[in-house]
Amino acid sequence: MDHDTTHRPLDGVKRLALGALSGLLAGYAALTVAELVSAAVRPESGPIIAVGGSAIDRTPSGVKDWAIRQFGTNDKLVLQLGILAVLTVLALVLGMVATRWRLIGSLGVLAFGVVGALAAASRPDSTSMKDALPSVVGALVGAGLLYWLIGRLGPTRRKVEGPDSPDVGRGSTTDTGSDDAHDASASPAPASPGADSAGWDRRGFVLAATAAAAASTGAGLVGRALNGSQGQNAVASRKSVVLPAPSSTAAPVPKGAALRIDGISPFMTPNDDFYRVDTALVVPKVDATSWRLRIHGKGVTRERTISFDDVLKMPLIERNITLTCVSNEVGGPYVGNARWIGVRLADLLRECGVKAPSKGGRADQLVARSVDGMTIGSPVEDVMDGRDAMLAVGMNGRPLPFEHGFPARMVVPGLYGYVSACKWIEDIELTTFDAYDSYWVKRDWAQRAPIKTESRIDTPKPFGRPKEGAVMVAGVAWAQHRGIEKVEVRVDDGEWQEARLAVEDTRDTWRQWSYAWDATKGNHTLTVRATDSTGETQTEKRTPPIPDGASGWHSVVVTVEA
Ligand SMILES: Nc1nc2c(c(=O)[nH]1)N[C@H]1C(S)=C(S)[C@@H](COP(=O)(O)O)O[C@H]1N2
Ligand SMILES: [Mo]
Repeated sequence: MDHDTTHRPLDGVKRLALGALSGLLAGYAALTVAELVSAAVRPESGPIIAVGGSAIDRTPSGVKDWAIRQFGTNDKLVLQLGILAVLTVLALVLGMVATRWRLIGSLGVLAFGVVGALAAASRPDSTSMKDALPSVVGALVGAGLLYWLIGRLGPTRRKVEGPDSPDVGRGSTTDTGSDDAHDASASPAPASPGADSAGWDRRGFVLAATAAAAASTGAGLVGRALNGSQGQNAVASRKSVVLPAPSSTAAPVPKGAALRIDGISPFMTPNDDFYRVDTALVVPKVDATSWRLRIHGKGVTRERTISFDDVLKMPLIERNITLTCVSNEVGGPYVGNARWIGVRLADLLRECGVKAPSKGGRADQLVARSVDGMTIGSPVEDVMDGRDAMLAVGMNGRPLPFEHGFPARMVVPGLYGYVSACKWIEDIELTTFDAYDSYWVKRDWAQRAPIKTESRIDTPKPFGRPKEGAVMVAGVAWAQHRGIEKVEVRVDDGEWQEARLAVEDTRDTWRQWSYAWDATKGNHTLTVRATDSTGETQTEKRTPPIPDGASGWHSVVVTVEA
């Protein structure tokens, strides 16, 4: 007999394999349908993003820190791939389970929909139950598809069992009767044990599986395209931004502020090389034409909501400011220097009637909220004490890149990013530190976090093999808003030697330094430390980034060759 039309029951292994395939197809359908629904309900709220996002929210700070260190800016890609891998395994397993307990397999798929829905609804930016819809609809489709596909496989082969076996109907190799009862199209179970007449619907299965795969791919592609087109408006709005000339320009970077040394961090960090740290699995694409920023809260006598055009019409300042992440390890890469253009925050706040606490203001905390639900709390006193705290719209002469907060973000000299640098900002609320803990503070980071004085050796690289003789040791040092006064270098356990400092740009920017080392053959440890303009020397004491920034001296081990 032609095997294509044979209706013999499937053997166990083949059945399991087809079950696993069905599980995979069901999972694929669930995800692609969810993507399509998310495009309709709200872009970028698909289940992987939701689960990934809430995983990020729930990850202990130590682990998050480790992930940032381990994978750098790829940390989120790694997380998404991890979620996908877990989902794949679960889909395969549920598919196999369904070959025995058809309903349980489908209920399992639904359960993952519930997890996705809960994750979506619990995200900080979740505004309504609508966010749960993609997961719910996706899971329903996936569960239904799995149920249907498994139905094509026909009943399991029954063992010949004694007439008085108590397990008939529920035995270890029999299908559950209730499942078949609901499936009119399934071949009825043979009445007599051992009968071969009921088999699997091979053609039906192949057709159903192919149709499901095609439909899922279609749904996914349409969802992708729809999600993408929402982003296109944002891209277009960014392209059409023309940054006005600032009314207060930054002085040109002084001659001698940027040293010409191989391997040193450039004084100005290009946008493409600027470090990026945030919790956003998908970079928010905000359309500047519909963007609004609301300023409200305690002590605000004139509440305001401003548009992007409003911002561009205000007097703009241009300043070089070095940003640093609190997660940066000693010697780490999460520090960068850029030329920012924006509105002076203190001006904006004063127009709204806000006073600094030292001037009788009632709010001591400014909570910035982003379109993705991030909350970042800064001391109102610092923002209004005369430093160049700004609502920035430009970075190195360009509108902010999407990764760095387009259309607007905060920049406050002297404070770590997590307490000052809110990207994709849409709301500023004046409140108190007593009344509100922001996102990171809820996760055990310090409420207030001025940047610690730090220095880094950029060259030679760790485990480098420079040639004997003149070796240029060089790097950067920062103590934003205090300024760097001195950098010293030590070779092994020798005396501290003063390094040559590049000319200071401003006290809000980092400072390059260099030290001409007469290197002798063998292994050496180079160590650097900086002293800020208050006269305080960077502490040797090593502390981890949490809760308020790493401290300690950076050192590099090299092998000098003949
Ligand atoms: N919306 C939002 N803004 C954010 C963050 C975030 O996770 N979400 N991270 C903050 C942190 S911890 C830092 S160090 C800076 C980094 O800014 P950058 O990515 O432009 O370098 O952004 C801050 N602003
Ligand atoms: Mo940060």
